[in-house]
Amino acid sequence: MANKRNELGLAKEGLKQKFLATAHILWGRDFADLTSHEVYATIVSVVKQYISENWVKTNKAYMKRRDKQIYYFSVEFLLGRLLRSNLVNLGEMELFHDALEELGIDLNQSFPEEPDAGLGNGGLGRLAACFIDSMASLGLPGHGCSIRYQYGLFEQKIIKGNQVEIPDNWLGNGFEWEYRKADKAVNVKFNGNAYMKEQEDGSLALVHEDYMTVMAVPYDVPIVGFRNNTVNTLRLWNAEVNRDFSDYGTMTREQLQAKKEYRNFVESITEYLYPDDSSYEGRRLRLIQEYFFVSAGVQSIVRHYLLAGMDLKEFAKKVAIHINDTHPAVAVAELMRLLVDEQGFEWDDAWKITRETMAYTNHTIMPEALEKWPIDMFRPLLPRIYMIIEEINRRHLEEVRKRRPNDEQMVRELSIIEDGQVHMARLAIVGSHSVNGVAAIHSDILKNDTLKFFHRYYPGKFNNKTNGITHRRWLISANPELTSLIDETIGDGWQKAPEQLSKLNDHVADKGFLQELDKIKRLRKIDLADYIHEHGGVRIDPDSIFDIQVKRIHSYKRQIMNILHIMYLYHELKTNKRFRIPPTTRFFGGKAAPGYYIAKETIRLINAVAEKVNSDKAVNEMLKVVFIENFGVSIGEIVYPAADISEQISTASKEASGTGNMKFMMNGALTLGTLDGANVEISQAVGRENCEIFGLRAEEVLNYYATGSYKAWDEFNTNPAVRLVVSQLVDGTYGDFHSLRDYLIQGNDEFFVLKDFSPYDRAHKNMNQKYENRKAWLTSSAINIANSGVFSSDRTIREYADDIWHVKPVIIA
Ligand code: T68
Repeated sequence: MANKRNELGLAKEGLKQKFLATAHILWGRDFADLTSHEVYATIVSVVKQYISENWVKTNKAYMKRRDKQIYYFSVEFLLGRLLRSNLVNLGEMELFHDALEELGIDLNQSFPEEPDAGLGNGGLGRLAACFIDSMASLGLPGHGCSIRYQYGLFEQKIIKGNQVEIPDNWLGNGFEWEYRKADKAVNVKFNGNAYMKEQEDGSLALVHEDYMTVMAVPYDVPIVGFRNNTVNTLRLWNAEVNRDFSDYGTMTREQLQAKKEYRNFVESITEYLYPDDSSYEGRRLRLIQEYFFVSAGVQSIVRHYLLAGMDLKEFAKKVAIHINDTHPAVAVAELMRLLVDEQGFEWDDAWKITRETMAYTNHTIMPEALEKWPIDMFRPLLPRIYMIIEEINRRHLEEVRKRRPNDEQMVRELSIIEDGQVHMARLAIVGSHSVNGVAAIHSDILKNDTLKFFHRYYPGKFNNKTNGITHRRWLISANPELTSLIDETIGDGWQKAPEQLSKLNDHVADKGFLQELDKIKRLRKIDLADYIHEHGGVRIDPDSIFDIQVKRIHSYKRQIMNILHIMYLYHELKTNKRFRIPPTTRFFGGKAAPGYYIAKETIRLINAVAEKVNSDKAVNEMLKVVFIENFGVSIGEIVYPAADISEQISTASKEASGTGNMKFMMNGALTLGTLDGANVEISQAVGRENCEIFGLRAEEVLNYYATGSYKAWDEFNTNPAVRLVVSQLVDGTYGDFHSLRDYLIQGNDEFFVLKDFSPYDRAHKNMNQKYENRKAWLTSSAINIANSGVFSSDRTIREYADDIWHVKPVIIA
């Protein structure tokens, strides 16, 4: 013990010296004289000194051992901040904290200096970030590949109740974790003409001429594994003007103009992240972004592979490429191009390699999210890639006709090119050996409904991989007191093996444990209440029920149902003397896509209701409504641990999985939700007594869609509570919300808000009753934590590694 203390003391002294020296090197000033941002940057620089050695070691080991590598291609990685999570993973939090304290710096004050890397919209991008954390933490050779957007997802401001979008210039003060690798740049080609030309000997050769070249420069971010020496890489590609294009002197005016246009084009490629979740924007620039990072990524993989001296025939045994949703699906054609055009492979051999290399995850059944590019746009931009897709499709349909003679419906449904459009999901399915959904119910709907023709044709390709979240960020880092309590109760083995959280099941009736759990929840609620107040919000009672819905604002997620229910409660509190609820705070948070009118109106309604309810002294003790501005990863780290109730109320069948539901559960909130996405598995894991399930089932919803028998108007006429709140949208109680009333009534309530309204109200009543019994509530809360281990992304990634990628961990000594 004394020895260990000694060692720690030495380490601390050494670290302090590092801070002082690094301040001199970076800023030419004393550590004590730095601004708070400079202090932050200095800390990162020192952390990087801890990481870099293992980064080099990891890469060398992979190269030498020629282990199979995973490349996770995703147009989004919603990383959030990295300093705290890297310190947690390095296991050096305490050391850094203590050393800095002796230098007069509070480490916790430095965390917020880091900009959130908001390179994603929501669940899909955050999932990718959890996955690379898990791959590194499991010691798997897995890397991310994406775009270095200059502007991340917009910052949301609420001004007079409305969402206003501010550009997120997250790179403004530099991004301390990235390493520019100019020597690893590759060229990506757009436009021009591609065709086959007959050679003198009669053979055909490809010509691609008059194209435009964009230089892709990688910026690498180290991804630190949890206390295991593994450091993997997230490679973000930046578009830059090609170096060959620099001869100003001899240019004519036209050439200068062309050069200016070229520069503008190049600079626009990696400028913005598309701020839309779960829908498809058929804009040309998006396709350019997709091909840009995919081509750069696949080229650099092949180049690295050849550098390691490996045989391309073995490629699929050594490389797994994962296509996260359809956005990188063009990787199928790009790998074919590299193998056939540049490496001289025969088509059939290249095709076999490509299919064995690629795997695809689907994240939605919403038809409006499925990418389809008009040929008129696709072909001129990517002429050679289009040729390759045509050839893939020709051969594919030939096989379909052979295996399913006289089944033209099958041919139509399976064709990659249909009605003048390239269907990216179909390209991804045909070009992959595995297709998975992200929760059991979602994978079933894909098989039996959305992709049923493909499932019939390739039954063996389809599988499920229920999503997960990294318990390191969402529990260990976000909730240190809960982490300590769990450590004291069951030991700390769960940190490396989160399934061991189930050992807590033996303690869910311990009075002492539950009391501590209660205290910690209260601490987290105070943190959130303070955060809200410090950011200009109302004062909140930490002893009220914290009922929280945070996620992107979308009709299918039904924030409208939630706010209509609050309007109903408010009305009852005002008009019915005997009506009582336990003191409750209802929180909302989330961004609306800038062009999504109904989503923005929903935000406006939430804020209008909040203003009225919060300023009404008569109900204030019982009900408050809070809209949390600019919800994202870092604010989420304060929000999830503070919740009592997790609102997961999407229309059954619509939410592919959800991952917020898992973050809440892991921090002891009870789910109030529909049987949708991963809620189904959460409710099975905790038991129906420990959550509150309500509303239409997926089969019922799908049946209503099939028969067209749902009539919103009937709900309005027959349900007085529904009539009341829908009428209040237009009677001036909260302002003019004809928009939402028309959406619900004239639009026939596509997502069954009115149908599920009363079941939702009953679910709340049941929750409230349960909350009154402290012991029962805390036990349920503990049971939620105890059964959250399977929702760690470590479990998910292990399944991907075993079933899809066939990759084993590599120990970095
Ligand atoms: C989400 N999808 C699912 N999409 O909605 C959610 N889409 O149920 C699931 O848990 C999560 O993926 C992870 O699997 C998205 O978040 C997008 O953000 C998106 C972005 C651009 C284009 C389309």
